Amino acid sequence: MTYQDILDACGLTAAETTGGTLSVTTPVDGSEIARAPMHSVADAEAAIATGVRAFEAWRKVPAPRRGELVRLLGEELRREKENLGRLVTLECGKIYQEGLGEVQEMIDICDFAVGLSRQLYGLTIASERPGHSMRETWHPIGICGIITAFNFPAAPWCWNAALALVCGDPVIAKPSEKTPLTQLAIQKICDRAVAAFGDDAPKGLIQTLIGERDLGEVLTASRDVALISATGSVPMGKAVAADMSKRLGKTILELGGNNAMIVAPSADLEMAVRAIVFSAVGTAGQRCTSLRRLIVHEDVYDQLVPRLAKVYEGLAIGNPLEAGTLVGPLIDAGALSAMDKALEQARAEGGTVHGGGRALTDQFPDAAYVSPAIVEMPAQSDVVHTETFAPILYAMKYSDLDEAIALQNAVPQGLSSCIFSTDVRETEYFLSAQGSDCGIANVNIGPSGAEIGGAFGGEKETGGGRESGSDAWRAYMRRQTSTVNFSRELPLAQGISFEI
Ligand code: UN1
Repeated sequence: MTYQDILDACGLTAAETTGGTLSVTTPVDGSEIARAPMHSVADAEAAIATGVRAFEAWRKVPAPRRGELVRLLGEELRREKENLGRLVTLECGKIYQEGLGEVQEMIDICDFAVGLSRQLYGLTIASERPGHSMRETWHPIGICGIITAFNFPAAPWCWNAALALVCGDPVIAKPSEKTPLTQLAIQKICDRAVAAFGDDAPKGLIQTLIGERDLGEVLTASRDVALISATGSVPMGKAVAADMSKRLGKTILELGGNNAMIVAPSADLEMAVRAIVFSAVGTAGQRCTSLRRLIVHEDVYDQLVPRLAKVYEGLAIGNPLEAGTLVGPLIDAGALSAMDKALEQARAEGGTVHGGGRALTDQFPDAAYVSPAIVEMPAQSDVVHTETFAPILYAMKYSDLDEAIALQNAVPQGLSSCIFSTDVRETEYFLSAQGSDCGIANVNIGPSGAEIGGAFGGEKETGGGRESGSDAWRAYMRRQTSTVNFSRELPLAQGISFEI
């Protein structure tokens, strides 16, 4: 299949791929695959105005009926899984299996949201006053702006959009300018689902804005955008949070991770090796959940780390569209130099680097392929506290579990974490209040590859937001508390006497 075939299979038109000024390159070989038209600030303002009208109509549609739209979206996605998965691979460079996985996450969250559309439960609450009842109801909140990152150009949009849509909210997407085509293809899939749904889906219910940061700033500035859900870097999240706080708007922030695995003496090392390699080199180390720190008990360190270094030497680095490849390219030259700089700093801080460096330069001179690196560190120094979006795994030794947990928690980020141990005392301690401080804490599983059923997100500089499963839907709605007096008296709360 040529690159053009991949774009065509997703229904992208010549106007969308040749008519604009945004140069889109594929990390597969660094070549330009499209020139996408960019939206202007005026377009973004118009999208918000259309979204406001869409909200007025959509909030009146019963939630289970809104779920039907998301069911249709899930059906379209099932049909388009291979096409969209391939486009994800072409545009962001993750291997095709992971491109497919991303579309599967979209399908899974659609299924979840369909069920949820009949379960947006509120509460009834006992009133302290006779002849009174209290209840809590969840109502749609308004337009939800969804800002997403290059490394996951598909799934995070859908975690947000599927929930927002059943909750009664229109959505406006602002994908990374590095990966606009996937979002354009998703928009087409949505348009088909909306057409199949019928007239009660208002115009502008699902919209996409292609462009740079200024478009995101239109969304964060507008009081008509009730919620911004943003996935990306910590600086991006801080900028969004600062803008939103000016108008006290709501945010869901899913930012950086610096995820660790503790490998205890009782660990099943066979399992640990597979988990480590997938989570450290999957998506070429460019997941927010990628494994970046390995904290290994001194008794098993010499069995594990040399073995990993050997596995790393044999990893199939190559074209992510080809079957058998396990490690695709980094997104661009900027990512490459960030990796080089981090390895240089690690060496200066006493690290011993295995692997690293550019790969496949003859075959792909304009792309950013690298050999994944394992870096043995004498201590958790500055570089280890930093998230570098590349396949660098820092390995460190520990001797007691409290020390390992302290190391794991000592970084500014708090997304994902895990322990490999077959000792239930250790694993439960790791999951306890004294254990991992992250939003995700796993046992005998790597830190990446979360299922959609759980709430996804993390603490500290990760931003505190939760998306996807569990009760994350509540962030897309407003809570209304109602007290109803069905008596013929007017008793005041707290027993206050007030006679007029
Ligand atoms: C991200 O990298 O922004 O848990 C999201 C995972 C995926 C999502 C990653 N389900 O690795």
